[in-house]
Amino acid sequence: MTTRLTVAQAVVRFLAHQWSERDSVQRRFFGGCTGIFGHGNVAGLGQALATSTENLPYHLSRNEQAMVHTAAAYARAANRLATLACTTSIGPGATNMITGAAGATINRLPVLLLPGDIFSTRVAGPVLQELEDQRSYDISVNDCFKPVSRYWDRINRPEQLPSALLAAMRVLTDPAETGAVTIALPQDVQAEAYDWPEELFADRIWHIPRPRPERAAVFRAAQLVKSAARPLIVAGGGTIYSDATEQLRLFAETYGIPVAETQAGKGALPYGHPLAVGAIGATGTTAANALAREADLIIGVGTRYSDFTTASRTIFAPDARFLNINITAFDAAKLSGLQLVADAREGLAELAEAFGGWRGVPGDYRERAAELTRAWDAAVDAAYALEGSPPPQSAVIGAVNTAAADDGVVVCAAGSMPGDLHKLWRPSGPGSYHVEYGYSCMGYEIAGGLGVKMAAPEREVFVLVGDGSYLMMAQELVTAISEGIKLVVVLVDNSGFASIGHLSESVGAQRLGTSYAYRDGRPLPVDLAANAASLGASVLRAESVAELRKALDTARAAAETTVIYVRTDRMADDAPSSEAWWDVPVAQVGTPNAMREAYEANKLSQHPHLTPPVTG
Ligand SMILES: Cc1ncc(C[n+]2csc(CCOP(=O)(O)OP(=O)(O)O)c2C)c(N)n1
Ligand SMILES: [Mg+2]
Repeated sequence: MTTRLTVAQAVVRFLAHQWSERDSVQRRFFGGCTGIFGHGNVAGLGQALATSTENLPYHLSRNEQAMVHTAAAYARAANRLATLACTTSIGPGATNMITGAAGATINRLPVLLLPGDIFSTRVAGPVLQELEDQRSYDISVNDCFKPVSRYWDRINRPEQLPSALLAAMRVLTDPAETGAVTIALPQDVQAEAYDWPEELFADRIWHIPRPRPERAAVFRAAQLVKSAARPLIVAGGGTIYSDATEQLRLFAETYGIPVAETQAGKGALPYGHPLAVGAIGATGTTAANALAREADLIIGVGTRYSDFTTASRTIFAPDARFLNINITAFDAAKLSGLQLVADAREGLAELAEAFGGWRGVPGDYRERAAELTRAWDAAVDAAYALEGSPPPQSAVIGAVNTAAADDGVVVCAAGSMPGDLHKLWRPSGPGSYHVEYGYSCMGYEIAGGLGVKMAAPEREVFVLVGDGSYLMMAQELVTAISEGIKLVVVLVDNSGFASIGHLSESVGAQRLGTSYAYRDGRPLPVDLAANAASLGASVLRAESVAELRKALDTARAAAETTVIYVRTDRMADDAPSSEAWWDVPVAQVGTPNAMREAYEANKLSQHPHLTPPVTG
């Protein structure tokens, strides 16, 4: 039996029949398709989506980069068990997705990208928006997706489609492989009909594996942990994606091991858990960072050890050992760690089993962690209680934290807020904290918030966005409004870049290009609140912390997307210090000597971490 459909119609039908399954729970893998049409996809995927009776809702986005962020955020909020497909025209519509693709791949999140491509037949070429590579007619701008995709293909003939679709699904649903998947679809091929075998469209259930660790590795890992005096767990995003947080809590409690969290892992343990020591690294808590310095064993769970996590490799003792539980061997091998290549939940469970009757770390270590956390907690209390006009940023975060309560989720990505959020935010549990800090892409915020709300409509979504990020990509507010997807957007306007401003000053770059002003320094007549209102959002202006609290209550109770506009001081930096470093080079000549010398002194505390995890 065959069915005659165009390539694009076949793609739509196929996508609507893909399911994921983990722990016996089955769900649709594609929650929908976002897109923007042009001549490269309108007659293909456009026509196919318009006439389809399949369950694949279409969402019109306003920018192709944004729609990839939306898809990645959706995937993250769904713990990688579902995502969105993204269709674009050719040329600029396609390449607009490259930044989003890189973000998804870096954050290990599945997104399916379907850029249109130039005519496969080439008869009419060069077509509008064609690159015309003089070395080869086989190259198009879509080749730029190759380094940022975990699977890449171009469908020049209908016969190529079935194997490409299966390969795409394999990569999207493999937690060790996943990231952006690109299938470039030439505009003529999309509209071409073919007799497809019926089985192509059968419901397909992709089992999301929970690989168990190798037994010998578990045995070695158990010995290593039992011999440690001061172990510290570093929980990364993999802990949350694997739904290992309950197992992590049990493990930590049973053996008295404190848990520090990366940006992607934040919320693995809820705030207030006696072993939760909060954020680690360059934007960490003083509690987690003190324990990191003292630890003789780091147990990394689902972390890729970014420079922020390791404070550019200065936060751990030079001779610390590492045990890395990771589904990806690439990450498990980092920092010369003992590799436990496994699903986070399975890895922790098997490790605990291998401990036998081990009673865990002596109680005074647990007490030390609690004491350090109490001190940090008091610092956060003080930062949250700051008042002033304009409101201090930490008080803004505190007010949003209160408003988010137990069902809220905070979304952020770039600027000075991700660091402050990592330090200060008190998460209610996994899924309540969504800061994209793998790519830290300005413009992710509103687009990402949309994806979170689409994947988790029961949650109240609070997007924190700086004026810089807002100016890069505010357009998805229109999508939120037209689609009736409710967001609470807190727009923090400090007339420029607080983050890069501070950084610039610290490296002798004199804050060049970090303030939004006329060339002579006068303030600009820009009104971002009016801008948000003009895009159709309800807008509330808050000039004090008290007004902000009130506005947050109003926005929470509202049915529609609300933007709360708050001005802050770009020069202020009121969050308590992490007492940790981040490696950004200082010019070797042309800056004050003391600045470069201080930099070089810090470089001396960087460790290569080459200690073998086990000897003999
Ligand atoms: C797309 C992109 N371009 C540049 C950067 C580098 N960068 C990081 S933060 C930042 C400024 C962000 O400004 P704003 O959103 O106003 O936040 P603030 O620093 O003022 O809190 C820049 C330019 C980035 N992260 N992403
Ligand atoms: Mg700013």
